[in-house]
Amino acid sequence: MKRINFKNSRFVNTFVNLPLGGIRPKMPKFCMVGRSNVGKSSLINHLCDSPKLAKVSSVPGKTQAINLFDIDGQMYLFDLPGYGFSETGKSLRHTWGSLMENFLTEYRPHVLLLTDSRHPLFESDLQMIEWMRANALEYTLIVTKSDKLNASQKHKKTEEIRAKFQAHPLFYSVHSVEGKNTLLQKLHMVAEQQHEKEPPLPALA
Ligand SMILES: Nc1nc2c(ncn2[C@@H]2O[C@H](COP(=O)(O)OP(=O)(O)OP(=O)(O)O)[C@@H](O)[C@H]2O)c(=O)[nH]1
Ligand SMILES: [Mg+2]
Repeated sequence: MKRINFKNSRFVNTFVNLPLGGIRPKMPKFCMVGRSNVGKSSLINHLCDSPKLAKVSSVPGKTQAINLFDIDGQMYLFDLPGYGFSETGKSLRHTWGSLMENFLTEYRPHVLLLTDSRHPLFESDLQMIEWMRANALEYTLIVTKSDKLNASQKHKKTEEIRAKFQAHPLFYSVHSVEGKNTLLQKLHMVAEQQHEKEPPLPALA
């Protein structure tokens, strides 16, 4: 697999139902998941050095369907609508939609689960993590808007995540380089693993 440099990204299509027509099944797949307004679309733009690639808004609910981006012809990145408008303990299906649930279980992308550094993890984030575990989906937990935290708040956040998930959070800010290189390396590593998992093409008769 060639090195992915994230400099040649393009919007491919918006989907409102499955199956996702016209996509290459063997491409490594990633998707952005998290509450509305957490910074999913902004992170895509920052990773790709392309400020207008995905639509960003200060009003929650900007991304409304599954948006697909092709990164260097080497991987797919899916931007999903945010979940968690309501925290009333309804099932994922109610609060977020069966389209997302079916998309995740059928296409099995590596999930980038974003949580806003200024808030504790919400019930909807915890439900999402439980649901991904139950469905054996791989994920990376990213703490966004890390420019809003000072050193001691970051320490506290790290402890919260360690205690709840035995995981080390990846802090990310679109206003600095914090997290970008670590995330790029991680994406590359996972893409290579997904690539190797694919069975080789059958030999031509
Ligand atoms: N300070 C700061 N603001 C950020 C950062 N990332 C995103 N934002 C702001 O957060 C707001 C929401 O960003 P989006 O990228 O649209 O969030 P989203 O998760 O895609 O939202 P939905 O599409 O509504 O689910 C915008 O006003 C962004 O400018 C960050 O790293 N730091
Ligand atoms: Mg969005």
